[in-house]
Amino acid sequence: MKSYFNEIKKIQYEGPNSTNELAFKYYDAEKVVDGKKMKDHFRFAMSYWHTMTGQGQDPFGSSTMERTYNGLTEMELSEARVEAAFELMSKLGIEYFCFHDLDIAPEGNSLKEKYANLDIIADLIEKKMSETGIKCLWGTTNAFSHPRFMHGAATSPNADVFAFAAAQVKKAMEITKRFGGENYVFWGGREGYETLLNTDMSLELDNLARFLGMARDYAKKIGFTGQLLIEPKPKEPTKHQYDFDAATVISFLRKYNLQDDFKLNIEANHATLAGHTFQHELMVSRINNMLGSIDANQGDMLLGWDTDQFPTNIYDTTLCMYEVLKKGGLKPGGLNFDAKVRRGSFRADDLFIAYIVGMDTFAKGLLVAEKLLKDKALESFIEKRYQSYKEGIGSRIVKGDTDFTELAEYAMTHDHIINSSGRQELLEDIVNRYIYNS
Ligand code: XLS
Ligand code: NI
Ligand code: NI
Repeated sequence: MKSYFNEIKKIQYEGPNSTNELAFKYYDAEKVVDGKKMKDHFRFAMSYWHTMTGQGQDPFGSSTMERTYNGLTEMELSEARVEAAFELMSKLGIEYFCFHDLDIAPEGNSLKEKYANLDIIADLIEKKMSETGIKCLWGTTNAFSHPRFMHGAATSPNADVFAFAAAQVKKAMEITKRFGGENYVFWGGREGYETLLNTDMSLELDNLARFLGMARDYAKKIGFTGQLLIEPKPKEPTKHQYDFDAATVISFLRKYNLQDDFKLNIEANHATLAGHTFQHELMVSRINNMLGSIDANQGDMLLGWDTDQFPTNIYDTTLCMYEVLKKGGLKPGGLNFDAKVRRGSFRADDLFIAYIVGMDTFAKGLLVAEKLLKDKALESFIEKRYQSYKEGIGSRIVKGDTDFTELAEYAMTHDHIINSSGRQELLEDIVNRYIYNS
C-alpha cells in the first residue's frame, strides 16, 4: 500500500526526558489516570479540514504545504487524502476524526453531483474505518464557503439557500450516521450579519431555530442517535455571529425550546474571541449541563481572528481538563484538534510535531488537573469561601426561606461586615506548584 508519510514511524511514548521530537513526552495512551485510560479521557480527534484539506492558504497568499498527494485531480486528491488521513491518525494513535461534507469530497456542478461524490468517498472512508478501527467523533456541514452562502445559510434572506443548506445537512447527517458518528455539529458559518441596516434579525433567528428543529426531527427520523452540538463563535466570518458564546446559545436554545436536543461544542479560540477565557466557556456550559464536546486549539491574544493554533499552553489545558474532570468526562464528546500548522510550517513532519505537542500539552494538563482535584487544592478553599450560605441566614437564603423584610431586619443588627481575602495570588501559586510537580 502507498504511504503518504513514508519517513514517519508510529509515534511512541518515550517519557518526559525524551528529546525525540517525534515521540510523546506525556501522552501515554494506555496509562490509567483517575481510573480511566488517558486516551479515554481525551477521545482525541483529527480535524479533516485543517489537517487534510487546508493547504496553508490565507487572504494574502496561496498554498504552501508540501504534501505527497499534491497535484492530483479533484477526485483523486479526495481519495488520496482518505488514505493519508488514516495513515496519519494510525501513526499518531488518534482514534477519531471530524469532518465537513466539503472536506472529504468535491462540490461538483450540482447538488446531485455533490451527493454522488460524497457517496464514493464515504465508501472509501468506511472501508478505512473498519480496517483501522478509527471512529467518527462528529460530522458537520460546510454551508459557508460556497458563494451561495454569502448572506448566510439558515439565516439567509433567500429561502432557496435555506433549502440547499437543509439538503446538505440531510446528506451529511446520513453519512455521519453511516460512519457511526457519535455527534453532529452545527457551527454557524455565516449565520450572523454584516450590517443591521439590511437585516431582519427577528426572522433570521426564528429561521435558525426552525432549521435546527428540522435537523433534530430528521435525526430522529433516520435513527441518528448521536448528540447534536452547537459551536459558539462571536465573529468571523461575519461581524456578528448569532451563536456568540455559550451563554447566548443557551438562552437561544431555551427561547426556542431546543435545550434538550442540543449541547455545546466549545472551542478555545472562539472563547477568547468572545472576550472570555476557555475555562469560562467550559464552566458556563458545564454548570448548565450543556458541555458536549471540545474543539481544542489556541488563539494568539494579539490577533483578533481565529488563528486555530495547536494548543501548547499548559495553564489552559490544565483548567480545561479541570472542567472536563468535574463534568465526569466528555463522552460521547471528545477533544477535536480544530487546529492547523502555521503557513510557514509546511513540512509533513511539522504536522506530526504539532499533533504531538497538542496531545502532550493536554496529557500534562490532565495530570495537573487530576492532582488539583484529588487534593481539593482549590475546592476546599472555595468551599470555605461560601461557608456563610451553609448556616444561619445564608442557609435560609439558599432554601428560599426568607424575604426582604426579614433580611433587612437581620442586616440592621449585622451591619459591621467582615470580609475574607479572596487569596487570588495564593491560588495562582498553588496552580503553578501543581504544574511544577505533576
Ligand atoms: C470555525 C469553526 C469550524 C467548526 C466546524 O471557526 O471552528 O471549524 O469547528 O465547522
Ligand atoms: Ni471549531
Ligand atoms: Ni474555529
